[in-house]
Amino acid sequence: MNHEIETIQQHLAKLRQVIEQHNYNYDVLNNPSIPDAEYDRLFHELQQIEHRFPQLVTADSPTQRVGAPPLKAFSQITHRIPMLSLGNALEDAEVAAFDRRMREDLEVDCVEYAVEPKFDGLAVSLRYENGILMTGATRGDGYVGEDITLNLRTIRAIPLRLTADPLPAVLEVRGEVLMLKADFMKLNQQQRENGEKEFANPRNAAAGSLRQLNSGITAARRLTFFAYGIGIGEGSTVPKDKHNHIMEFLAALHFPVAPECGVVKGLDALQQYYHDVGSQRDQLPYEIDGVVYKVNSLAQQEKLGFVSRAPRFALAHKFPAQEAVTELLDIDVQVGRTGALTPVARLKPVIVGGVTVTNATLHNADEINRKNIMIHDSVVVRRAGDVIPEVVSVVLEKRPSNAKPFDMPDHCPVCGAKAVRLPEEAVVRCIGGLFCPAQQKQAIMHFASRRAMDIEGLGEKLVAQLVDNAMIRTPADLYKLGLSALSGLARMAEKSASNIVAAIEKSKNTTLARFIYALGIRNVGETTAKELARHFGSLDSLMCANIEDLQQVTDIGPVVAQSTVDFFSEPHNREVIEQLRFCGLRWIERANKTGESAHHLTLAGKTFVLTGTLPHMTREEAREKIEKLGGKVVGSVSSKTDYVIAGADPGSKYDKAVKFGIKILDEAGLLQLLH
Ligand code: 9MJ
Repeated sequence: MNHEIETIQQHLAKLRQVIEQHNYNYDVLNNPSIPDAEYDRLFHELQQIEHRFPQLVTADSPTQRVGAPPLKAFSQITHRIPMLSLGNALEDAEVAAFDRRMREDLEVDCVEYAVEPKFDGLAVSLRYENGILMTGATRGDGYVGEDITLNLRTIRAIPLRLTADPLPAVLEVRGEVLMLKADFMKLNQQQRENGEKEFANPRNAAAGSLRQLNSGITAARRLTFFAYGIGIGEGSTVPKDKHNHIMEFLAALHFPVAPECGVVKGLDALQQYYHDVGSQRDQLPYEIDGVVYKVNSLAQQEKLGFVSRAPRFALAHKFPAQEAVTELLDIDVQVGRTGALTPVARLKPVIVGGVTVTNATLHNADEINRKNIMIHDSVVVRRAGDVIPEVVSVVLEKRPSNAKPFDMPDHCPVCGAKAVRLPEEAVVRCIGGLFCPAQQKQAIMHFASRRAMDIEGLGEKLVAQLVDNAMIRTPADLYKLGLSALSGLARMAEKSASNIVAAIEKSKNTTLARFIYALGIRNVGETTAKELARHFGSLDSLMCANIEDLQQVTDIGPVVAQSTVDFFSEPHNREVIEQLRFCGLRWIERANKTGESAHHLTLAGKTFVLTGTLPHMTREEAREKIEKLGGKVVGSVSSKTDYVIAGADPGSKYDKAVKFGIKILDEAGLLQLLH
């Protein structure tokens, strides 16, 4: 072989190994070890070399994770060792019966079990030959699945090449492909912004993303993988004794293995595991629908064998159903924080996954029409994790003769303002804005909520009372409430009133991220608020940012950028922010350029130039005021100047500011900034 080509080949192999190690750190360990920009640089280098030497591209190159030309159809793959399903249990008694069967058949007093979460995703089998991922298939009917190799290659948590010495000659890794809850939320937000259909749950999103003939679509979705066992395993290093050793072996080969996996002994420990995992369920990053128990010893597994299509040695202990059927009593219309009118189903109380549900969202009028839902219908209600329950579908066979269609109102049921639907939106909105009491209440509730300003004790009923009695209209009004005003309210004890006053006072000490989130800017959730605070460091820089500046922030696209700019250009919002600052809300700001921390130094990192004569203060007084808040006053205008303060008869500095596009303020503007 040509010497030069050989050198390039070695370089490529090294580069691929380094990139895959970073993929592993990022996707499996959740512990990125280099900045994204450095990763992009390595990836780009690999792409460029492969572009120059296409004959050196290998199937296991990280560049091959971006998808391949679309297929006409999936071909079939036969599973030499079938991918069986699991027997199910819902009741404790069924688990006790399972453990008894195991003890009796194995003739032991106590059985050791491997315990695992039961992922709610799609089962797949990955076949590695001499360490290279050759094929990947869906479970299909358990015997024959579909060849989705190209799609599975795009999932960065799945190794394309194994590193071990010696390598197993053949290794079939079995596990579940899924979409993390956070990625699911992001995907649906994207689908919403692009006017595309949202997915009902992470499982559907994962299925829809994986069964694509165009692997480019799979590559654009964030999927992950968790291993739970092996099919064929040929090689001296493949454990032959216990299931948990197989899992450790897979983790050492860089396959993701759920941290909740473990080994326990006896029935009580199984039940304990079920309850422990169940109580963590809503906090886990992925959806699970139960736990799985497997007899840990492989020799014992073999002895127990199979019944019909399921192993006798394993059991899925499912969490209670998260869906139930009940009657839709009526449909109310709620007005949200942004004026969106949301139809809400009033239901005959029903237990869904252990919780009584009486209300569920119907999303919007289109969804009601699409699902063909009428008042008095029997409907299927779903509760997923900690999100608001939703009406999924209607049981048409049970439709009563008095079923009544629902009409979306054309006026706001709270303030009576017109309700309109913008052409690009699915929702109808009340145009009453912050003059609509419903929107006022929601905005204040959001402002006071735990993850925002965290004002303890300021619940829905109290906010409603305060707004209805015209005691508050905006979040800033909260800080003007005194003890006497509060204790004068009906059903308000002196002690509760003083607790609330203290909670309001306490909330004044906050963080910039919380404050931004509390403002309730449309499309700016907690994570985005944190990103904005981190990026801009101070409220003033955020308020001055334009669409382009905002799009520099991680994960911020045109829609969020636009709603942020719209929010800050609304005079009413600026006024409320000004009042909040005046009332003494404070947080630590980071100087944009110097990185120095400051308390109250709202102008830290900002550079000012003064020119002309100000009407009510000398330039020296203006300088003092700016410097007191951490700002810097310099003599000449450059592209680094943030503000030029111009009085009467300004000099050439004014013209220069216009040329550089620098913000020019008069004395009133400066005073507003100083406040
Ligand atoms: C899931 N779905 O999480 C198995 N599974 O084992 C786990 N499924 C399984 N194990 C043998 N954790 C057949 C299926």
